[in-house]
Amino acid sequence: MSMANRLVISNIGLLATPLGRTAAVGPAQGQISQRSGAYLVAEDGIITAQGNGQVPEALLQGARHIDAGGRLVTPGLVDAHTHLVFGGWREHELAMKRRGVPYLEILAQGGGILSTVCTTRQASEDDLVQKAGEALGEMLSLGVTTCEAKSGYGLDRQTELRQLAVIRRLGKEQPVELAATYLGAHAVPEEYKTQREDYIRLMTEEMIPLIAREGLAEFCDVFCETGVFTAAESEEILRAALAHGLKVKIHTDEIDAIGGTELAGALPAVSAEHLIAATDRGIAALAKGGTVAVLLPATSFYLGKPYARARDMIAAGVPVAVASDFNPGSCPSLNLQLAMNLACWNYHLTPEETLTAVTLNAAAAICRADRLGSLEVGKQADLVIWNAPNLDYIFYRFGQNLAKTVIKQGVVATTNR
Ligand code: IZC
Ligand code: ZN
Repeated sequence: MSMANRLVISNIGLLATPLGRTAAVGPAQGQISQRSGAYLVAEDGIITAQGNGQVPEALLQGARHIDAGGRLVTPGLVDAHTHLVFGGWREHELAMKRRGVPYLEILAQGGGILSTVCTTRQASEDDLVQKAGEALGEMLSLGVTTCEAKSGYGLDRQTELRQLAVIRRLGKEQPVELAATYLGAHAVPEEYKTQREDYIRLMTEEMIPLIAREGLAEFCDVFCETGVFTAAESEEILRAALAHGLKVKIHTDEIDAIGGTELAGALPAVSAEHLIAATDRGIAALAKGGTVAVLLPATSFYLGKPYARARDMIAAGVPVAVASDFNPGSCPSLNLQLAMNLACWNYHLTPEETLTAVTLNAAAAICRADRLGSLEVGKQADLVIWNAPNLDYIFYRFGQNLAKTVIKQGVVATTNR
């Protein structure tokens, strides 16, 4: 056995992790493994052994050894929903938002997403790599080891492809693993305002086939919402994506319930996102389809909206994930730890359910639960050593980064204080 790439983490105060290779559903979402006094061993980035108490001498020889000092260790966090790549910000809309102008009203006036489309079209690939790379560095220091990233601020051929190229480059140039999503259906661009069918045709006949053929994205997503894309349009776009071998996601019920959630369950989509306004029928459809509900509590906070019905979803057998929704409009925060706090207090999830929501179930939302999202033999050694003695502590404190050491594929990627 080669020892060159062996990592041993000893003296783990509490090793807290969900278990399994698929999403945890219903009561299982809260039934995580919690072991005191544990150690973990990884070879070439894969977990090969774990145990309790003293680490056997033979395992330590030639290994990189980290003493966790009695701290909490969890799987690396998976942020399953971000709009990572964009030019500019939208602080000029703050005063309007504070006056109570609704999100969809700002968009209808040509602001919102369309404002970020202007600034993203003007940004070069290098500008975007620089900016999104800095965001990923911050996410990593907060414990995020895998991140989904959407396009959707180009809405024209060249800028959508530029965003996807940025995601591909960053996936190679920095430690956080990225999952790319084509979100051409984020809004109808100004130049197609009076010919929306033509924009839909551009996506279904040109962009989706090209992106699938070139392997530029794994997923296709649609913003199904009043004044954006209808459920029928969303279905047309997502069926084209499925026909070309992309997996599908859908932004639905963020503001109004217009049928996107029922569509998600029927396709079925891998995940349905937001779900603030989800109805009983929508929730039942997700359970039937095995679709992961990706809930975005920091967006509810920032838009002053209700919090999604996470407890009802878990009770109905829908696997729940929690993500940041990092974007320049409805959630200009990339702090997944903050989203975890909000999930605990506003969705009334337990710390155990919330941990599953940002690890195993988040990995399932991007089709990586076979490899990521839990700490057990055979899975990738992506983990966080926390400045915390137990799991409750990271939900009890809030507003500061509690991650101490972040390990990606068996390598220390970041160390904080
Ligand atoms: O830029 O406003 N909801 N898309 C759907 C967003 C929020 C991002 C944005
Ligand atoms: Zn989103």
